[in-house]
Amino acid sequence: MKKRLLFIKISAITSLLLFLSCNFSPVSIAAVGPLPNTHQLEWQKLEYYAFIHFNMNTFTNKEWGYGDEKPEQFNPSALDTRQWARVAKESGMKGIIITAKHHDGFALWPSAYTEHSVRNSPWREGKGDLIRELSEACKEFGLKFGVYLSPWDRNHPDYGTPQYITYFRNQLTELLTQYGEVFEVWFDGANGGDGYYGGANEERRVDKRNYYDWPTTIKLVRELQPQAVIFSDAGPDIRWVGNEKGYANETTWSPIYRDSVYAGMPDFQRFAAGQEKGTHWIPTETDVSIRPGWYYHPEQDDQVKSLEKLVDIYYNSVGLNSSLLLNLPVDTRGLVHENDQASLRALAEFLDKTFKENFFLGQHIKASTSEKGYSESSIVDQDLTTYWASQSTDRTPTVEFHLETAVEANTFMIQEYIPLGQRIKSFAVEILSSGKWKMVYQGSTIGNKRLVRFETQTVEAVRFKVNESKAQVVLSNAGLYRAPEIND
Ligand code: FUL
Repeated sequence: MKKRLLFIKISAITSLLLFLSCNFSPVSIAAVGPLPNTHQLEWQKLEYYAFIHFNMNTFTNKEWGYGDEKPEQFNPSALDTRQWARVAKESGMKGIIITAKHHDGFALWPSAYTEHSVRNSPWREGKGDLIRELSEACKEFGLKFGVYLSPWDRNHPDYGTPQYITYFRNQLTELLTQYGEVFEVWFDGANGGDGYYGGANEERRVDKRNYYDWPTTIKLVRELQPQAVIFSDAGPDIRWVGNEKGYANETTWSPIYRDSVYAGMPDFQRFAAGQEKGTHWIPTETDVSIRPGWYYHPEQDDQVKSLEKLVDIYYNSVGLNSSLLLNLPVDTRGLVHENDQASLRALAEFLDKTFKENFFLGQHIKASTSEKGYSESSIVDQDLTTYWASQSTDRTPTVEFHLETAVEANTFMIQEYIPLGQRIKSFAVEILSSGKWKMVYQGSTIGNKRLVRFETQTVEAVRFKVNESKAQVVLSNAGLYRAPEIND
């Protein structure tokens, strides 16, 4: 009798388990292409990193050197790349991209292919290698390291001929083989024009599309640093946001349609917003300087961007499906200036205070529909690898976040699960405050991340409504925060 009972119990448990597994095993969600590759996904997680413009122009007080400068002019008095890395790290940045060679052609490393480098400068008695020092400092501080190598070279006598392309690739090879892992390679679109060119002092225009034979150079980067993402106007991996002001488009699709890729494409504006039906996944990067100039100019010491401006830039880049590449013009000492440090610190404190507490954690969340096996709780587990999906037929779901105790808040964050593609075309955010729902924001695309600011108010619940989507909606994360007031 006992045996029989045990058998009944076991078979009941087995059928229950079978029932549960049949009902809750997640169905797989169909991807909506184009999709990011693993290197783009890794890059997308960085969100905020530094550009450093430091080179010959720092000492000639220029933005674009003509190419006739003398290596002796490069002479920082107290250069300390560890200070750069420490400042970047303490500012919450995840990496540094350095202008290894700008348009004037001066190389910050002792390149074997030119005399126009730090080797012939008084700095460290010609024995210095700034790229080595910086790459080591980045390693020490746990930062990614990236290089900017200007395709245009106003110093080189061969610029405009096929020989220069060999020189350019030789230099690129040095940078990509001698300094460890590189996370991003940055190719500037400005190229061709007048210059010194070994004493020719003339104008040299190039056919930007064909002269550089970009496919071969891209292949070289892939061979030497397969994990590195390559930036230029339309990619191949990361695209330009289309301005140098720090503002991404309100509508930003990571997919774009493109039929060619080269630095200096004349029609880059068509890439700014991306295209809903784009064929290639090429997310934007927002590059902007913390001062008016990319390079250091003492007369701009009091024009460092304020906290308010930097916060605005952050919300309009990281918060608009882009990344923020914030430039620090290192000064003639070879240090990040005190004023720049102060603004960076203020931004870091602001971001820490804002995002330290997500009011959604542990709260009740309810979606209008859920695909079988996908729980709303994945939206607030702070884990980018888990996600929730609406039912396959539901392209306009709503998700409500109810707070047990009302809070004062002013910032909403939402992320799509981009490994399955970018889907949302338009959305609205509503707030329940004093028992009344009101709409606080209407927007278009989301992608990797959307940050929405609204007036500080008591929030009892938030309703996130998708008004239009390319397919069922897949969300990875959401947050509700209280940003501090800005008093500067
Ligand atoms: C531009 C360059 O011409 C500027 O000097 C700067 O390097 C900026 C990031 O890109 O195209």
